[in-house]
Amino acid sequence: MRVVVLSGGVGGARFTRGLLAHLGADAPGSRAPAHEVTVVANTGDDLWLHGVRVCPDLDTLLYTLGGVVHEEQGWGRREESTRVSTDLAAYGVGWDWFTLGDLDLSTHLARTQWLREGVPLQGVTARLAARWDLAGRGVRLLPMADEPVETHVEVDGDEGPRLLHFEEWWVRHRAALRPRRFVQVGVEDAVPAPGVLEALAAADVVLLPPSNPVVSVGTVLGVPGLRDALVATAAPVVGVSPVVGGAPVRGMADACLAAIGVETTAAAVARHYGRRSLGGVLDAWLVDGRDRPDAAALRAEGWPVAVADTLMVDVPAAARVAAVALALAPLALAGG
Ligand code: FO1
Repeated sequence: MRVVVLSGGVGGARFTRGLLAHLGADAPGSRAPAHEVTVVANTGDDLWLHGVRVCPDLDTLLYTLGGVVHEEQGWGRREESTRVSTDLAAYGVGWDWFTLGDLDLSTHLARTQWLREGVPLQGVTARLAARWDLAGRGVRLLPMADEPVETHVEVDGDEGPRLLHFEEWWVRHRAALRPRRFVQVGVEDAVPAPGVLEALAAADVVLLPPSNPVVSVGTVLGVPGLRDALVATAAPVVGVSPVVGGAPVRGMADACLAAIGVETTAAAVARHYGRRSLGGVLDAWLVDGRDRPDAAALRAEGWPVAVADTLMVDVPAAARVAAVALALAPLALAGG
């Protein structure tokens, strides 16, 4: 089965890890994975820092699927140290509130070297992924685009509105500064990275994991041509609610949703994505057991909806979420 996942950072990475575990369980021991999973990652969080290119969502997927992520954080490497970043702070350079670990720096240095040699981001990502044999785990990691796209957040400043890089808003200010709008700098010059459109056209299922619908999945869908390819695919498109019990499972998606006038509920996020048969991008929606009223409301509107425990507390739990999402796929088009 060919599955495409449009992913942000931590939620998308944990979901994809669960998906691979579920699919791998289907084909135990087989050398050639019976399934092809393509993850299309948001690159809007990317930034230049200390002269190196940092790609947070690509790296969270790389480390999580490669088995080396710092599990509690959900980002960065496990068994990490911070000698370099501590010493950099002593020089007073960079962002001392945004820690680049020593091993993480290795990734950024390799990526920066290859980018400077003219290797496009997709090729760089393939080289980084090869180190942890992501292909052998049945997954291909693609950036949404090779061209740089950076999410900036417009907030109220003393002398009027000002733009912050997303990471400064997200990490330094913990999304506490009211976002007036989000701007994807460079998106108008971006095109879907090689392989993205083909993967969407050839997919048997497309999954929208519980990533941030505004600044992660939303940014991916904003790459010119990508949303159209999603709407045009014959594959069912199934999403998993990133909101459970009226709050984001992780992160601060509620601050992002409020900025675009979307209520932080499982039903509101589904309606925000919209049903594909009515001009949106989704065919079916998976909500958590805490949100049965949302499921009932959506069903009353004609949505195919499934209800399950969607908290991905560990890999088996994430595998179960992925299994329920895949099981919803055949019903998705029927209900469309
Ligand atoms: N998140 C934090 O809350 N604090 C950090 O110091 C931090 C550093 C960091 C370095 C590299 C990287 O790839 C990610 C990092 N993140 C950090 C996480 C990052 O903010 C998130 O991964 C995404 O941007 C949101 O999904």
